[in-house]
Amino acid sequence: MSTVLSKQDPEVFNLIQKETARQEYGLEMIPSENFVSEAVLEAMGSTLTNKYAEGLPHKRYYGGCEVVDSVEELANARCEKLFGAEFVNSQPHSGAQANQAAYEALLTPGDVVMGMRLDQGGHLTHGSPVNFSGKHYKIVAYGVRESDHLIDYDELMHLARTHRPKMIICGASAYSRRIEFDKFRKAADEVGAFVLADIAHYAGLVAAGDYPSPVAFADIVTTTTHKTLRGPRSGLIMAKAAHAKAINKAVFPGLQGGPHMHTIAAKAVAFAEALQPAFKSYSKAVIKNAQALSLALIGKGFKIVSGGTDSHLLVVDLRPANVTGKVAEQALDRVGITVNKNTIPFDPQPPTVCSGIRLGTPALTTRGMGVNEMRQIADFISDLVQHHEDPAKLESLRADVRSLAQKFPLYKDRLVR
Ligand code: DSN
Repeated sequence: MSTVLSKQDPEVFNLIQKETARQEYGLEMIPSENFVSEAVLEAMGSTLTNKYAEGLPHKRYYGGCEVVDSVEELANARCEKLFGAEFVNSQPHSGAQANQAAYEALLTPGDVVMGMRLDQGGHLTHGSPVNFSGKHYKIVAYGVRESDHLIDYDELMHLARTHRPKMIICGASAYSRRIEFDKFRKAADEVGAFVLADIAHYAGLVAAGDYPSPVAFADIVTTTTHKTLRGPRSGLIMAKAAHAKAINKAVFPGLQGGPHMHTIAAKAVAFAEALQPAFKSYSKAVIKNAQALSLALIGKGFKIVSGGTDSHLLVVDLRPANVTGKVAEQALDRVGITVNKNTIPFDPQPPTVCSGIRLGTPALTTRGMGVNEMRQIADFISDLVQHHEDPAKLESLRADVRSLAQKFPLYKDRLVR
C-alpha cells in the first residue's frame, strides 16, 4: 500500500499502521469504543477540515460557507429524524463539551445540580469534584441500591425534595440496565428542575428502539456520536425547541470557536447509516451479545453487577476471582483483549485499582461476532484471570485471541502487511 502519507511522513504513517493492526488483531471490548465505516473515515479525512464556519448555517462570521451550511443542515435534519428530536445542534466537539453547553444554557454557576455518582456508574461531567461540573455547581449525588445495583429512584425523589436542584442529570457510563427517564421527569417536575439526559453510551440503542428514549422526557439530551451510535469521535445536543436559542449561544460563542465541519459531515454519514434497517439488526445483536457474554461469565463463576445487562455493557465484579480490576486490565491487555478497570458499586478498592472491569460488545458486534464468539471470549477471560501469572498461558491465549480476531476482518485493506 503506497500512500502520500507513507512517503511524506513515514513516522506518523507507521504509528497509524501499528494502531490499525492493534485494532485488527485484538478484541476491543471497551464499551465506549466502536469501529466506524470507511464512509465515515472518508468524510473525516476530507477537505471540510479546512473551513472556518463560526456561527450557524446562513448566519456565519466567515464567507464561503454555502457548502458547509448544507452539510450542517443535513446532519441536523438526519439527527432530528433518527431520534425524533425537536431541535439539534451538531457542533459540540465531544460529549463533555455538549454537557458543558447544557449547563451553560440552563444554569448559573452555584446552582444545585443532581447527578449520578461517578463510582456507581455516572460520568465526570455529572458532578465530579475534579471536573468543571463539580467545581462550579453545588452537586448532590444519587446512586444505586446496594441490594440490586439498580438506580434508587426513592432516594432520588427524596434528595430532590430535600435539595431542590435546578437540574437533574440522568445517564451513565457504567450502568447496564434500563434507565427510567419518566421517573427523572417526575422528580424534576415536583421541584421545578430541568432534566438533562446524557445518552452517550446508549445513543445507538436508543436510535434503534432497543433502549428507552429520553427525548420526550428531558429538556436537553446530549450524546457522544462514537460509541453505540458508531459515528466519528464527537458530540451533539438535542432539545425541546424552547431551549434552542440558549443552547446555540452556549455552544458558540459561549464555549467553542469554529465547528469541525469534517466531523459534522461524518456525523451526517453515521446518522444515515443508523437510519438503515441493518443498524436495527446491529443494535439487537449488540445487546444479545452482551447478554450472552454476561451469562457465560456467570457460568464461569464470575459475579456481574446487577446480575446482568439490558444494554451493550456489563461490569464484572472480580472479587470472587481474587484479582483486582487493575491486574485484570493489564493481563487482558497482554493477550490483546482491551477493557478498562472499573469501580463496582460500594467498591472497597480505590479508583486507581478497582474491583471490576467494564466490558462492552459494540465493537466486536460491528466486526460480525455473535453469541458463539462471546462464549469463546468468556473462556479466554476466565482462563486468563486464573493463570494471569503464567507466561506460557498468556502466550497461548494471545495466539487464540489473534486467531479469533483474524476470522472477522476489519480494516485489513488499510494494512501494509
Ligand atoms: N470516557 C467515556 C467512557 O469510556 O465511558 C465516557 O465519556
